[in-house]
This record gives sequence, C-alpha cells and structure tokens, in this order.
Amino acid sequence: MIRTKHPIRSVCAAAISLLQLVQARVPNDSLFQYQWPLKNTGGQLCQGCTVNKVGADMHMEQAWDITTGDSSIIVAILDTGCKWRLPDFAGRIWINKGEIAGNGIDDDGNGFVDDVRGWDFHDNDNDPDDIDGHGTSVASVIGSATNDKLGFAGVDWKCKLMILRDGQGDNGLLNNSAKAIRYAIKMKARIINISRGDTGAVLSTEYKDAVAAAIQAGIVVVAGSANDGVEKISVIAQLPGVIAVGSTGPDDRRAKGLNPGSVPSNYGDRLDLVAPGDYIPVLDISSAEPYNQMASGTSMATPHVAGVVALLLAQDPRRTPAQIRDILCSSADDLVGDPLEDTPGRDKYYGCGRVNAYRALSQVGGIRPLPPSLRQKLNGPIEALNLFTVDGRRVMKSVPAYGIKSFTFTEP
Ligand SMILES: [Ca+2]
Ligand SMILES: [Ca+2]
Ligand SMILES: [Ca+2]
Ligand SMILES: [Ca+2]
Repeated sequence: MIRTKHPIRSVCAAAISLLQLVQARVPNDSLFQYQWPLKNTGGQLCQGCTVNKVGADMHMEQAWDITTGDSSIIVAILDTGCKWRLPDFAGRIWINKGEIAGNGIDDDGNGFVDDVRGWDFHDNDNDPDDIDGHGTSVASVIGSATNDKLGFAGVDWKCKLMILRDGQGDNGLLNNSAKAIRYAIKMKARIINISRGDTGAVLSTEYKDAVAAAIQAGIVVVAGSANDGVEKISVIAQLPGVIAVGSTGPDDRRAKGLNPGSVPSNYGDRLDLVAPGDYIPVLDISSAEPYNQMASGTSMATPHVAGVVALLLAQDPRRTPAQIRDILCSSADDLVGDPLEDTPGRDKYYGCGRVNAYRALSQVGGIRPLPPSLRQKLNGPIEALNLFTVDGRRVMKSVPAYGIKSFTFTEP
C-alpha cells in the first residue's frame, strides 16, 4: 500500500514540472508592468486612453518561454537614428567587428570609414545619434536592454540593433534610405524596420530596387501602413514582399484617433496584420527623464512585429521572408477587434489579425499561402509620430496636448 504512493508522487511531480516548463517568463525590468503590448493586465493606462483589455497583447511572456532571441540576429532600423548611449540600450547596439574605431581607415572595406555602430546616411558620418526621438522610440520597442532591472523590456531580448539614420523627422530623403538598405544587405542584417508611412510619395527605382534586393537576400522588411485612418497603404508597405503593419490600441481595436493621443491607422486589402501602436511606453529623448512618455502610430506597431520576427529567426534562421509573413499571418489572432471591421478571416482593417508572438513561435510548419495583394491608389502625407508626456505636455506633432493623470512610472 505504501509503495503505491511513490508512483503517484512521481506523477504529480512530473505534472508540476511540466506546468513549470510552460509557465510564463517574466522579465525584471522596472517598467514592464506598463508595457501593455507585451502583457496587457487591463489596468488603466492613462486618462483619455482607450480602455485596456486583459489579454489584448502579443502574449510575450509565453513566447519568451520558447525563445528570448539570439544575438546573431541583426535588426536594421532605418529611422532618425538612436540615442544609443542610453543605459537601456546597453549591449543591444550592433557593433561592426570588422572596423577599427577612429583610425580614419575603412578597415573592413565596405565603403564606410570607421562605421563601428552603423551609419548616419543623413549627415554622412559614423554616429547615427538621434536628435528627433522617433528612431530612439522605435529601437526601444524592439530591443531595450531586457531583464536588466531597468526601464523597459524589448520584444526581443538579444538581437542586435543596427542603427541606420536615413532621415530627420519628416524630412528624410528616400535616396538616403536606399543607401541604408544596401548597407543593411552588405552587413548581413536579417530584418529591416521601416517605421515610415508615406502614401503620397513616388518611390525611386533606386529605392524599390534596394527593397527588392533586401528581400531577395533573405531580409524580412517590415513597414507601417501610415497614419491617416483611411483606406490607403503606405507606398513602402505595399512593395512586393514587405510586411505591412497597421496599429491597434490597448482594447485590441484598430487605432482610429478617436481618443486623445490615439493616431488613426491606415488600412486596405494589402495590409498583412496589425500590432499594438497606440499609447506605447517608449524611450524618449526630449528631456532628461527618458521614461515618462508614450507614443502612438503605425511607427510603433511596426517594431513590435519586427521584434517578433527577430524571435522567429532566432528560432529558425533558415526561414525566408515569405515564410515569416505566412507564419505571422496564420498565427495572428482573428476576431479580437471591432466586430464590424474584424470579420472572420482576413479583412482589410486588421489584415490577418493582431500579431501573437506565442502562437507564431508555437507554429512550426503548417504554413499556408496568402492571397495575392491588390494594388492601391495612393495619395497622402508622410506619417508623423505622436509622442506625448504623461503630464500632458506635448512634445511632437499630430494631436493637441491633454492631461494624463494616472500613468506614472515609479522606480521600485
Ligand atoms: Ca568600414
Ligand atoms: Ca576604421
Ligand atoms: Ca530594460
Ligand atoms: Ca478578421
């Protein structure tokens, strides 16, 4: 009789250890609790925000139990640069190991002198620092130093951020971007993040060729759908093979700009999927305190997807851009948004649905092809990031100031 207890105990112990195997991995970053895109606990985010919905998130805690990333995966960020000296980027910035700093020599022969940490294609120098703030915010979503007890967690904990400054605010020239894409190809990036939504621009052959070459080289290119709230997808996001990303809020619905601080998300048949983009806690450079602001727009949705792509490539670096897009699409959460827009299956407002990192990483095989994309007629302004403070001080662009009283970051 007594002996039979041992097997039962063993079974119980095995069941407990199995439960422990699938439990969530929670980073110790001090402000993780505010990062609703990673885990949405439903708490109030800010005054005037859309209501937070429990589970309206990318399911990162479960995803990180599968992988937290790989330091060999390089994510190129084409943006306004990055305030890479911030402590919450420690260890995350890509370093060109073939280049010796400060000797005035192009040691690795890639055509750029002393390009130790990316390149500034706007000023044509080797310091892709950020004086705008947009690129820093984007970079913080993908790859804030994670599990370092400080500030934010990134979607990916280990990938390296290749900082390629190709513009300054809205004045970036796309011919700088084409050069930056060529650099990313040459220096073996696996992902290119383009948080830029231009529905009116005529893209140069140089630019289109560079994007096509990147995808041909196996680079996953992710771009935002643009921020006008209309049925027009950015000319960049609709290039063949590019993953087109729209924006949702903490209620899992498409961002419509109806509440203060919300920035409306463009939609259309070419949209691939949506990701959290409204009210995103981000690193900010407008004051000495980098942790008191949120940002909204498809600019913020795009790096959430880029971060998940980095995890998918960490899981299997052989995956092609088309396979990555199919995995993201077939694993996205359908029917979580506004029922009038998020109809069963793919729709023009949510694409395949809201990105779900855990389901994406759980889905080994089972890839299904996507329907061919439709061409869209294009017109409209270049997108802007709406960055605002918790106390209502307007920092940049787009919407009027408003007061947020309940959103306060506190260091433990
Ligand atoms: Ca060089
Ligand atoms: Ca050098
Ligand atoms: Ca951190
Ligand atoms: Ca749907």
